[in-house]
Amino acid sequence: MSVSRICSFINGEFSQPLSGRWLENHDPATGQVYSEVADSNADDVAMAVESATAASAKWSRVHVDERSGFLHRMANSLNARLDAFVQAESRDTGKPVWLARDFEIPRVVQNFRFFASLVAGAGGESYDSPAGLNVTHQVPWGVGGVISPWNLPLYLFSWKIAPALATGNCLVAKPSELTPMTAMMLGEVCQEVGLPPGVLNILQGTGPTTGQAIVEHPGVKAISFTGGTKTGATIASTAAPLFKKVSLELGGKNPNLIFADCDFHKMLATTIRSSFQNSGQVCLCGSRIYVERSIYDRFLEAFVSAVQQLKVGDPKDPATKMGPVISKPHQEKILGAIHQAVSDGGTVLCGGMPIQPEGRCSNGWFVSPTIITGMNQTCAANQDEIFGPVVTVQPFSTDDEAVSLANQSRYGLSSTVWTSNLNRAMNVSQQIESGVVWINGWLVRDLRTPFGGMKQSGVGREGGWEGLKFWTQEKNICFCN
Ligand code: TXE
Repeated sequence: MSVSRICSFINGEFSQPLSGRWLENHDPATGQVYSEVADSNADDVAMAVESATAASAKWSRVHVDERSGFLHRMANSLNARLDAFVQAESRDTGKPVWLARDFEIPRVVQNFRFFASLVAGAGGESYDSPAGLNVTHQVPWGVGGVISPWNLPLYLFSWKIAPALATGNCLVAKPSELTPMTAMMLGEVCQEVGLPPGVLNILQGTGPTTGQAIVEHPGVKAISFTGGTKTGATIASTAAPLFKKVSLELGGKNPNLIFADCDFHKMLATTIRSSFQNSGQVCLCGSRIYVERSIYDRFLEAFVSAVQQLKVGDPKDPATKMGPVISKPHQEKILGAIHQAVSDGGTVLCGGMPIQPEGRCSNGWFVSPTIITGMNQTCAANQDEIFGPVVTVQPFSTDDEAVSLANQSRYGLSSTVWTSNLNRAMNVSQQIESGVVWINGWLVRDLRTPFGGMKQSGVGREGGWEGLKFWTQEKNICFCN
């Protein structure tokens, strides 16, 4: 069977890897190879950086309205091909079609529109005094690097690309080698809207080879990364001695604090989503659930019963709530974490095993949604990011205990607090060590807000003005009197 080949997009053209090497690309729902992806190397990266450097001389001087216009046209082109992007993203990741259609691909369109509008209205600072007039000039870096993960492929890829292009930078951008398809299709969008060659270069390939080459290249001045904390540390250690600006959106082990006075039905419906959406492969999932003792048994009974009803299966089936996980090694990592939790004294109330759905997905990489109780705070299941459909649940008695449990983590990305008590919501959310706190909700996103983590969940913020500011450096110009 000849499979389609997913090429890199360099200097406005699709190109094969100089090494001639290709990687297999799988459909996680079937476990089958369905395409090949270019295995780019440092020479491909050098070609892309050369193209981006040549393009940036002009692109950085194009009026902001013209750059904004290109981003709006990219959004229109994506929107016109929404279903093609939805089907491609679902096939590459295994996520249910409805999740890509109703949430993720529309957010890609929104990412481009949001930054197209924001940058058009961006101003600068100026300070007047008897000594003179000071004007702050936001200077684009020139050529930036983007490296993104496999869990929300085009959603996160575009979240980085849009502000970079909006501020006059050119990019060498690499998607995960596990989910290359929609990134390649974004290259087609660039061609359709006539984005000048070299403004956006999309490099397919592995992290240690292609990704590392992007981070190392002296022509790349700023790096925006989303992925695992371990990889983030590798990137930071490479970039530091090269004095490159780095934005790191990393892993999380997010607490979900449920107080007895919450709106129980809203909390339960949302907690099912915050635990298992995208098979738990969202850095913002609430994988540590802490419940006030007086409703602990009621919660467990309702939560287990609801989770056991979740349909796990074919991403194409509209009734499917949860598809497979991204890869065989990741499935094995998740199952290993569950076995470790049981060895550490945990009790699996539901799930805990691989699933083989009937039909075309019988060889897919599925893990049943899993709820584990009886774990102490220091065990791996409560400390390490499993990044799959696995949550731990334990009780607490007081507000102080809830905050203490929430903060006993090396991560600090997001947290959720369920309570109808305003004072408690304010006190608890101010004490929790996380970059994002949702009160009585989850994954409610306003793109104007700063987004990012504390501790080992990352460095820097994306979104809103922070998203633009990362991609420029300030120059102060003083007109002396
Ligand atoms: O991500 P990696 P992986 C977490 C999650 C997951 C773990 C590892 O716990 O199990 O990270 O997942 C590129 N230089 N998250 O291995 O390795 C790589 O090619 C430059 C949370 O899939 O971080 C890919 O494009 N680049 C996260 C990107 O980094 C390198 C979402 C992410 O891959 C590189 C995904 C290197 N040395 C995983 N090594 C979130 N916060 O949402 C790899 N890459």
